[in-house]
Amino acid sequence: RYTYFGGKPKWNRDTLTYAFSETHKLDYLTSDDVKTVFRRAFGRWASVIPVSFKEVDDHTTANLKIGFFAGDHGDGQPFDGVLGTLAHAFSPKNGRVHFDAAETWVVNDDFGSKVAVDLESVATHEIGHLLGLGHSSRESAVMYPTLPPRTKKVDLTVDDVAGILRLY
Ligand code: TQI
Ligand code: ZN
Ligand code: ZN
Repeated sequence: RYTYFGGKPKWNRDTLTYAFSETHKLDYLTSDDVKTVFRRAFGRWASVIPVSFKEVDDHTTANLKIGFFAGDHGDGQPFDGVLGTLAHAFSPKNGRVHFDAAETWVVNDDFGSKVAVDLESVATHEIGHLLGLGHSSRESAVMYPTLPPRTKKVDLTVDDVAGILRLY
């Protein structure tokens, strides 16, 4: 079953803007690939709640700030290299979401490498956190806290939808 963060923080607006920080460019994905993945991931949540997501250029004023970082990147939650922690998101009203640049992120089910991680699956999960969902106890849910290796899990389940709909 779905959970929320303590105090049930949420966004009180019907359009949320998002932007990418230019901190760390992955040399094996184009920024178009990355943007397409996030557009799809945001679209899944937008299709169930009355909130829309709009990409903007200026990450200083965007509600949601997306970036790739390696190792210690100044927020007290250093990344740990290949696998382990993949990404972290801060709860609503903060809006930052960071992806570990040390992962081998894949965008087209291209699980050629043993350590490949599906970017869209992790993005969909992290957006759930950005919107206010904690972890779910239902194994099939996007908000379940583990993802088997080389798996794509992007479809919201009844549990994810029920959780987000009760919040928005
Ligand atoms: N990162 C954790 C996560 O996003 C960070 C975290 C741990 C967390 N406990 C939390 C965030 C409590 C909010 C609330 O869950 S992770 C997965 C999954 C991670 C894990 O890198 O371990 C996904 C990120 F589900 F696959 F295990 C994304 Cl999809
Ligand atoms: Zn971080
Ligand atoms: Zn999580």
